[in-house]
Amino acid sequence: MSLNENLYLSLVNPAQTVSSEQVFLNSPGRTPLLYSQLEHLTGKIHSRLLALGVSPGDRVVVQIQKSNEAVLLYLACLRAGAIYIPLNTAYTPNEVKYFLQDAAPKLFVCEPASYLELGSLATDLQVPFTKSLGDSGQGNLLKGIELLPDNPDVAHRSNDDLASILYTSGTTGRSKGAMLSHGNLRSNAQTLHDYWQWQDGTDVLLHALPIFHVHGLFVALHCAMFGRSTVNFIQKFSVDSLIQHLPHSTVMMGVPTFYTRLLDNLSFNAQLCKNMRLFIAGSAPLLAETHDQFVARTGHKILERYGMTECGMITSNPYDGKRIAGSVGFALPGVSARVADSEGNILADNETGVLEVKGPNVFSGYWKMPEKSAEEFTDDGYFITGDLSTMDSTGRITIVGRSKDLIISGGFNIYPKEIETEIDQIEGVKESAVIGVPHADFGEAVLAVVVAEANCELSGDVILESLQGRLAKFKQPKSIVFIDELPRNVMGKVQKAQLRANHQ
Ligand code: MLC
Ligand code: AMP
Repeated sequence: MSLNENLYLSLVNPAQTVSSEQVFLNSPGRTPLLYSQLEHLTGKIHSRLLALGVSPGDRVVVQIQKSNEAVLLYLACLRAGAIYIPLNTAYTPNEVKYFLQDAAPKLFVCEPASYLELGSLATDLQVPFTKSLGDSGQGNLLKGIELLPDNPDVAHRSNDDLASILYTSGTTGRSKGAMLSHGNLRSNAQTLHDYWQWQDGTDVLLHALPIFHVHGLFVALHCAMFGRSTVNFIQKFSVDSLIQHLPHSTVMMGVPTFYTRLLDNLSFNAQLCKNMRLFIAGSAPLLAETHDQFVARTGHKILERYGMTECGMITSNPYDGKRIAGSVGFALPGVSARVADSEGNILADNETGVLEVKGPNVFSGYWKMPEKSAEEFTDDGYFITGDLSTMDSTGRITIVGRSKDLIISGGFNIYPKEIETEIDQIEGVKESAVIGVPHADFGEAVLAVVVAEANCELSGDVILESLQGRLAKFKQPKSIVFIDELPRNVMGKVQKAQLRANHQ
């Protein structure tokens, strides 16, 4: 039989010698979870998954808070060969419904508090099993787990088999499930672990990101596990928790908002960072101003990298070489990147076009969307990222904008179309256009420009109220303006650039 390429074996690797005392997750208020416990604990959850009939290739959708148990469930799903699909915890039941319909999971796992509501939704959608994850409460997936045998097996998977599907919104307003394989995730983890010179067994990662996205789940946790690092595992980001844990950490990964909020706090200083080896930023552009202020305050140059759900990490500033503010560095080893115009012609150095990438990290396509997937790849197999960039003669890449209509707010992606569709359904709205405007805290914020029907009295409050329960809070407009008519070009297309210029 061919080699078992299940990512679980690279992450947990029972054959690797680890001190029985080496802590994996150090979650405030909890007994530390040790690396040596992972085989045993995931083995028990694996038994429970098998008892529920979860087989290799089955989808497991989860909408659960960040916890040690959530990580164990992720690892157990890999081990069982199931496809792990985490959802943003801010999604409303209305949004969750779409994902359950699309992914058709064998098992859905949610919070105890939403078990009744989401359980009945899932039952209506013919999801065979819904369980909750928590100490108590109905439908607890882990109830009586200690009595179950550890299942010693690790499902046989090849590099091309799917490990996870991460949903990313689309320009059409419909979310697309990016299919990520065991090979995609392993190659990216190995590359980052090496490129960022992970200090095996001694690095301590400060982890305050959510674990339903590439950044917190794959980049952060995989690097830590490849390096057998302890993870200071913060359930919910706050500046106070970072300040408390920084002196006991060596690496931190964060979205730019983490760094601007730290800098806004006057007690944040170089002394708190005395044990830190590396600060990494990504998921949204890091302003050069933030980079420079961080150097001035701490002496540390934040290392900016660039990636996306479909590819994991694509580029990084070098660990040893120059970390240049405003640039995302070089294509990672094994990743090929080029800049092309809208017709697909490869551009010369320093010209602006769309970044295209190819490599073992790049996903195979969108779940159940073969046509959409084909559109986003070139004939020679490069993925078209939709990010506008330049590349200089040394291969250094700078992201200068986006050709896709996307807002990135505090590291969360928001597609205007989805919000416009909801707003346009509100009584009294003739049409709307949603744009991103600069925001000191979130980088960009959602602004809705609305045209009301003639003789209709509409207010921003009415619109916001109508969106409650329909859209996750982070997608809802931070401000709403009313105008008489949307600016359009001769083809009738709404001129978003003009709206952005008018409403900065
Ligand atoms: C929270 N809120 C947001 C928001 N986060 N609004 C807009 N944008 C955001 N990002 C809103 C809430 O709905 C709420 O609204 C209010 O702000 C307070 O909520 P909170 O939960 O207390 O917010 P806070 O903890 O301060 O969260 C901010 C944050 C968080 C920056 C810590 O957004 C975050 O963790 N972002 C990281 C996202 C991430 O991991 N992205 C990686 C994607 S992977 P109200 O109205 O109720 O007050 C990717 C690839 C790559 O992009 O390259 O990495
Ligand atoms: P997501 O779809 O959530 O994975 O977000 C991916 C998008 O985030 C990319 O296509 C970029 O537009 C953006 N992004 C990620 N990292 C950076 C960065 N360092 N600088 C600028 N944009 C970034």
